[in-house]
Amino acid sequence: MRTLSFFVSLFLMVALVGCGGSDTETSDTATESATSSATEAVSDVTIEPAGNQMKYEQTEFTVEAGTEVSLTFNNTATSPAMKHNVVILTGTGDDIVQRVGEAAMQAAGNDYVPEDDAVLAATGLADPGEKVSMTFPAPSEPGTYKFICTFPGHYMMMQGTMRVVAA
Ligand SMILES: [Cu+2]
Repeated sequence: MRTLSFFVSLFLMVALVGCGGSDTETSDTATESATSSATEAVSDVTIEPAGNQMKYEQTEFTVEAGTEVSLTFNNTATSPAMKHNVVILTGTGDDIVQRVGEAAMQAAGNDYVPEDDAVLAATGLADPGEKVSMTFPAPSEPGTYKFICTFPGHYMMMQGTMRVVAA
């Protein structure tokens, strides 16, 4: 009787472990396929706005440390007020986001890109219907870096994340 219950509980344990294992696997696969475009390292990046909203459609991309990155911002907006750019910062801190975003308002003469050490790379300003591109070396330090639109009033809403992974 004792032996039987041992085997029964052993069987139950195996069944439970097997079940749990396949559950985990299924959810991992689902997560991977949902985010594969953002987590796979690329050297060509295209970003668009989310229609006429003050938002990027693509809020995440991944590059390899130290590689040359080509980034195109395709301003598909149609509203004349929706001028945008992509300014990559040297980190993710709210302090630098705010400092660069605020300083940008005084930098009309430089397409609203302020002179600031926290600016890693910046595209020109794209009018609605316009496409702007830049190339820049990805940071050698793996980590996360924020990108923002510095057109006045946009930076608080219009943000995304560049992930840098080891080459
Ligand atoms: Cu913008």
